[in-house]
Amino acid sequence: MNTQRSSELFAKAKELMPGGVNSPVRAFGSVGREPLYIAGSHGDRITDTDGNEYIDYVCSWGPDILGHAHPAVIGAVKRACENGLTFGACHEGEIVLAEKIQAHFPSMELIRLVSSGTEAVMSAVRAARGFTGRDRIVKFEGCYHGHSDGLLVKGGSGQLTGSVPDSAGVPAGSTENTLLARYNDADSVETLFGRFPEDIAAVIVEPCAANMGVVPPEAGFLQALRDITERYGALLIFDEVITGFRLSAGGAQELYGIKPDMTALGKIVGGGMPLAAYGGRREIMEQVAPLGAVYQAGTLSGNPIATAAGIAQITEIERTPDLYCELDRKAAVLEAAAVKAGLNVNRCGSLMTVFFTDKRVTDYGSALTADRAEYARFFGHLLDNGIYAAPSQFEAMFVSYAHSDEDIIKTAEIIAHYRKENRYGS
Ligand code: KE4
Repeated sequence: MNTQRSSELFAKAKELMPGGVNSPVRAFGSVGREPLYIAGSHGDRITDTDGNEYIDYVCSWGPDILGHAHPAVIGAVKRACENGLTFGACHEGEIVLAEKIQAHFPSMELIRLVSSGTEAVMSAVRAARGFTGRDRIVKFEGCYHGHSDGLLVKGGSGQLTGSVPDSAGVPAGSTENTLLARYNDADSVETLFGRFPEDIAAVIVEPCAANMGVVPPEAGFLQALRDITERYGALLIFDEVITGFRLSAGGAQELYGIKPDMTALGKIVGGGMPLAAYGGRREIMEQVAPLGAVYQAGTLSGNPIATAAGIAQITEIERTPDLYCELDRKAAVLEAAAVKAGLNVNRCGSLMTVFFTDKRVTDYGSALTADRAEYARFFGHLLDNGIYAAPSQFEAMFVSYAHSDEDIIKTAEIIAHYRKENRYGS
């Protein structure tokens, strides 16, 4: 496959940006290849600058649940652009989007729109601390909640990919109040509350982890977090930046029937534009300025273009009654092919990861047993056959509504023909 133009662009990019990229995981560092430069996208396909076309399972890390360049979203953005890109003032689109979010996430009684998942989670944690008057938070090893200082502790996603679980440049003071628990181990949370019964403001969790690869919650785990936080007067924050509108129209909290005190949304909610949101119980969110003393602000928060994209995408989701069963059906075909090939797979709806380890992956420790070199070979096998998957063992494959049955079957056949060099896996 000729990727000459991508290679030339990458050489130029490395002169201008750290590692030549604007987000570390895009650098393909852990899969031993140079990144591809994408020139265009439509449906389930992306095309690189050398004209090579791929079936895409990154889907921009989740936002493109309906596929790339959905006409309804593109049309809404084009129409919004005609009136100007940003006002820095109130506009009706903020209300329409907030109403749509609340219709699907009733636990979000008050909502604030922001510009990234990082900003949404960081702000939710600040509001939790402001509301409870407590400083400590609990996060789980391997979960990733964006790159705000206090959460860059044993993080997943690009932190795991690049082996920087605890980032440089973060002063000890920023993380001394961040306590670590083990995913799918409620006792590890109980222990922390036993040590700090009145100091923990919140437990923040990816209700289905997807940043150490996909690690679904074991039965009872989320309910246990709900019970423990209620017992100790702490808040439960669901980071649904990936799972929101992905696992169901009401995210993981609808799928699993657990009501968090606060939720962070991103990716799908913005329709592919820089938009995210946080929100929760009214009395918590009433602490947020200008109502309360928890300050949070943003020049482009809820801007008219991003809200137009989010409204259009959610409207299309609402108009697609078979969306989630179709996503599940398509992803199940890929899972079956991987299992048939003797591969070790975790799947939750349209999120899936093939792990190269013989252990069942239920937490950070078991995820770390995965063989990254083998994953790199698997990635190369897929890419050389026209399948674009996450360039990291510790990410998810995302299936969209635009993935045709033909492309799903083609992908399944390519997965099924992968021959591991190391003979392990279920
Ligand atoms: P952003 O700041 O990247 O919009 O969102 C941060 C974030 C927060 N919470 C969860 C559960 C997330 O998965 C993310 C970001 N996800 C990664 C992919 N695993 C974004 C890709 C990247 O970092 O380039």
